[in-house]
Amino acid sequence: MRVSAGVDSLPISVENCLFHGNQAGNGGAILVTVANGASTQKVQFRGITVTGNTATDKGGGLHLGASSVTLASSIVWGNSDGATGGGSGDEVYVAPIQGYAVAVQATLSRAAEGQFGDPSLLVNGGSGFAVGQLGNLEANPLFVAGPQGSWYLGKAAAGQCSTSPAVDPAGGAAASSVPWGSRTTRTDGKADSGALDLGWHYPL
Ligand SMILES: [Ca+2]
Repeated sequence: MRVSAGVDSLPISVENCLFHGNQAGNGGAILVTVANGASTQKVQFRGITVTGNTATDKGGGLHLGASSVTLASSIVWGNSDGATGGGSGDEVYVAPIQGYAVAVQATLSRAAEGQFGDPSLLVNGGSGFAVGQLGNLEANPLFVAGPQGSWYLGKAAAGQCSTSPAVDPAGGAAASSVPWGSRTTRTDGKADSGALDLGWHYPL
């Protein structure tokens, strides 16, 4: 998926989507960029799961380069890119362009790999990804297969041994606060409840 817009374009919002098995040069699943001269593009991703994507260069999951990008209530896990070292971004790569801000909130990823710690996140003045802050988590999402696919979340009440940390995240927004909160992350098909589970939700 490539998101590219011109000057003063309307905000773009991508909600409750699953990105899996994609490949690209930059941004295996998602590449956010702007047209020449654009400076005000705002892009928001909420409730997305990005997993099993690859980039031959940078940003196995997402490659972000826009004036304002928010990634929230999402899961970015198990992606890989071809770059190594400080310029790498197996999960997320943020283009080091001054004045661009990336905010990561209530998102689960593999921060231990250092990818969300890309210095460009701070250079850009964004809040970046800080484990324990803004509800961000560094933990295995414990995906399990269910009736409609492979990206349900483990939950003891639904029969799995362990409950995913992406289920009922502490301090999270209510499931009832967003349209996809009435869908499910559970293999038994019960609707989300309480705090909004992170990532993609299947239809009931
Ligand atoms: Ca929930």
